[in-house]
Amino acid sequence: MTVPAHSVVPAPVEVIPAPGVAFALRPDAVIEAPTAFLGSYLADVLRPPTGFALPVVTAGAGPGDIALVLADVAGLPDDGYELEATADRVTIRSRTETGLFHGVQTLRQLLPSTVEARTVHAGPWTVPGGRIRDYPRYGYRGAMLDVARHFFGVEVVKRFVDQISRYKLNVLHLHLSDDQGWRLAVDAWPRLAEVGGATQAGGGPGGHYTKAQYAELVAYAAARHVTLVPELDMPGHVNAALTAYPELTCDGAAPPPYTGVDVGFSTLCVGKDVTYAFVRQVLAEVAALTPGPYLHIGGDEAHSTPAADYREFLRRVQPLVTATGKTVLGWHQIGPADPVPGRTVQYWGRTPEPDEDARAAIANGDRLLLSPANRVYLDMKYDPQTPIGLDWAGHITVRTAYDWDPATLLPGTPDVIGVEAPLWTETVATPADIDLLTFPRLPAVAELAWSPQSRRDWTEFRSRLAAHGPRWTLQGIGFHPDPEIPWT
Ligand code: TNX
Repeated sequence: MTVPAHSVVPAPVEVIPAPGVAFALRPDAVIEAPTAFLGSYLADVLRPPTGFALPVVTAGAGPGDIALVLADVAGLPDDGYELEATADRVTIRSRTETGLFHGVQTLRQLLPSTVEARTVHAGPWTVPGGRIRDYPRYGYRGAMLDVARHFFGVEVVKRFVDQISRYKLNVLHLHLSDDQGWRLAVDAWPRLAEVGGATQAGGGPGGHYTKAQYAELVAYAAARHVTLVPELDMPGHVNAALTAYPELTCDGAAPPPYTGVDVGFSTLCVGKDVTYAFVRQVLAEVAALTPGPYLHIGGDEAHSTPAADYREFLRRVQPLVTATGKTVLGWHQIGPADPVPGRTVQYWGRTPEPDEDARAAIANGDRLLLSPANRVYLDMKYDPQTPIGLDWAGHITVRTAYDWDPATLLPGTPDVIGVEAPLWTETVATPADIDLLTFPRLPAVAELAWSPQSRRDWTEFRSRLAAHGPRWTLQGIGFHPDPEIPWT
């Protein structure tokens, strides 16, 4: 087995080790950083395990110190960084704060795993000497959390942001509405959250985010260089909205609340004008809360919407997204509907052969976000023994999640913007459930989205990933001990 020189995940583009050289953090070290946030982010990681004071300064790092420096590094794209560790100091350079943040994640992984402890541990706090040059393969590196089937509050979502950003993911897609619940307050339609938010799968109390809470999540994620993509799923997956506003159904009758896990039975009424007033106002309010470029309008499994109505609905709704200044993102079932400029479709097929809808999207020249269900659906069981999860797309081991190439998944030369791992939550009710299905597969997907294909190798990845187990344990993450990983 190949023993890697380091265990950084996702694998950096280029690592040039300096044999025999190591940096050791000194008790009197300072952290030099261009912004207070970056400096204190790193200090908050390092202070508890080292017990060092680690004051944050804006200039003047010297021997034994760590310096984060905004600088134009030749040949590096904006999100890239260079990390240099000498006996004397560690310097991370990037043109952007985003690049520095990514470099900080790498530094953290180069330190001993006890750096993740929240109590003082013995050093030495060493970093292997050398130089790393690194930048992402794809600009969109995402995870999705379904907060509609089971609701998760602000603190749980923040913790998920922390976890995904450690692996250099930069998008969190929130599935904010479904048959079981509507999770975001909308001023023009207050009963969506008040009534539609008060249920969830299995019959628990549900919940929703106020606009202030949602804005807090947007800001928390942005500070960690993660962009939120809000999804309001339509024209299907809308039972919760219909319970709140029966005028959105064709017969005007409110359906009962739904706490099961079936799909495909609800639809907005395509022929009514009120439907489009509803969609326009909801999208306008969500767009106003969204600094990121995308509004996700779902579009999947609209089995109760006749095909002609479905296309008509999208013909009218996609321009409502564009009118907010945002870009349409939708599940690949939107493929046959007339495209609007920049439209991006999220491919969730489970076979090597794209279905008719996906082929239509590829033929349109739509941009593609890849979430193949048989590879990166985090809600699939690892094996038959996994206590939670589904299996309609198969069992997904770490190897299955890792061992494919986004560039050759689909035929032709589709315009792939990145990869996203969705976590649907029909069977996921607690933070521990989230952890079990997310780790260790999410880091595998992060490497797919970040590292060049030439740097990816399953055998080598297995041993790098193994070194992360103790870190997750120290972070309080209960992970699945996939038997193919040589855990240390
Ligand atoms: C399919 S993927 C769905 C979801 C389910 C998921 C469960 C997609 C666009 N739709 O409604 O939650 O399967 O794996």
